[in-house]
Amino acid sequence: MPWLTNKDASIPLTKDQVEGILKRYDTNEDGKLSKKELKAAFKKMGLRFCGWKVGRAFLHADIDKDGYINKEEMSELVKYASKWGIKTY
Ligand SMILES: [Ca+2]
Ligand SMILES: [Ca+2]
Repeated sequence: MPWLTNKDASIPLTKDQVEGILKRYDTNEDGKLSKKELKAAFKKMGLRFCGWKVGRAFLHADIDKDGYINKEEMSELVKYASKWGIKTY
């Protein structure tokens, strides 16, 4: 799994790939990402300050403020996370 060692994010991922990775961390399979699930995903992607970034990501991407990232909000999340070196094209 190349992205696990891709700490400098020099290999761009497609949005679909990033969404695919994130979906894998929906551990309770409710179709939404909780803060806990997102934090685990960010950690695995090699991001630093995961807790802080999860907070920022939720502020930005959790549009209906229910505390979960649903399918529709996922693309906002991916767009926002690209600032932290999760490169998408
Ligand atoms: Ca979930
Ligand atoms: Ca939401």
